[in-house]
Amino acid sequence: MLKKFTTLYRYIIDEERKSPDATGELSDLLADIALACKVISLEVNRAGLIDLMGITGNENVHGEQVKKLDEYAHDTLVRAMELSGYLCAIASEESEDFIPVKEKFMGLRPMSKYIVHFDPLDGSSNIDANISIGTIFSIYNRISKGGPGTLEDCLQQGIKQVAAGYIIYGSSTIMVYTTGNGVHGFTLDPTVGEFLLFYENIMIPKRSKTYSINEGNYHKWTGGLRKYIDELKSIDKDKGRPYAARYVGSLVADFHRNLLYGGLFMYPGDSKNPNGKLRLLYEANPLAMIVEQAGGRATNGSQRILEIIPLDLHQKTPLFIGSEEDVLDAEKYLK
Ligand code: AHM
Ligand code: MG
Repeated sequence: MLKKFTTLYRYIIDEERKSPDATGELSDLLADIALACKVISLEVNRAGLIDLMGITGNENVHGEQVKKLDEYAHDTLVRAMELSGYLCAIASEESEDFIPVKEKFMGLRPMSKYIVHFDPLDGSSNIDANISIGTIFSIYNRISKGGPGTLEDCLQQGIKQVAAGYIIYGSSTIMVYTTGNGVHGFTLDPTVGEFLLFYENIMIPKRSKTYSINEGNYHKWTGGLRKYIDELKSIDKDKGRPYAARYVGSLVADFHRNLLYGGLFMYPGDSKNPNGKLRLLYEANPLAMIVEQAGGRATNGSQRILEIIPLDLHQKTPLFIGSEEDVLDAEKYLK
């Protein structure tokens, strides 16, 4: 359903008000993430101009160090998140250790109860080709009582997420998020600088006609997965086959397309990388929460992503995510 002129902040606040014990803190935190991502969006749009502006190597015209965009996105998010005052710890794909939020920032608010995880710039190898990239985030309640957050706070199962979302910097900048009450999408209107609602309660089709996987790894896969992909490409009109293949190589872009139109995204383990490439905390968990909220499914081939117990901040996991019936089919072949 299209709703004109509903801003992201208005929508989040209205949603939060439906819950009797809401404090408004989650709304503010989401608004801070959206603000940081508007700043990142500007920089991503400018990236293509960098050569024209005479910036070479690692230095700009003023002789200052130019940060790589993924570092820039990480720094922007960390700064915005620390200052929000609602966080006790941050974990980022770009930082080896988690970042406990200093007490001086926590003091800005009476209680800093949240943890945020993010992949600041997913798909960043695509930047130079002007292909869509994005930021993925997820939010948890802290477990520890007071003071800076701990590793235990950061290593929670995905089912404990209170919110998750992503921002895509593409032909337009969009933000999709869930707080466990449906999945909603917003487009950044650059003329007014606001994210405006474009899609309320996104639902992924139960069955799709599209698969997304890096097929160059075919010979490293297990026999079961090879057989499944061969089946998807074989002709079977009753089952709607052959499926179409779509693979951008930017997880957020592949996931978003499949969320809207239906599809199955796979990043399996293989003989070289048994756990695949994608990170449980920064990529798989947030997208799994979103897809489940949209009526889809996410597993590692045999276990629900949201129930995996994380042991390490940068733990990787195979990922099968998207339209429910397609994920179930993939699981059958993987057995
Ligand atoms: P990144 O976080 O370093 O950008 O890596 C993750 C990206 C995903 O966006 C994408 O789905 C995947 O890597 C593509 O990997 P591959 O090139 O192996 O197919
Ligand atoms: Mg990534």
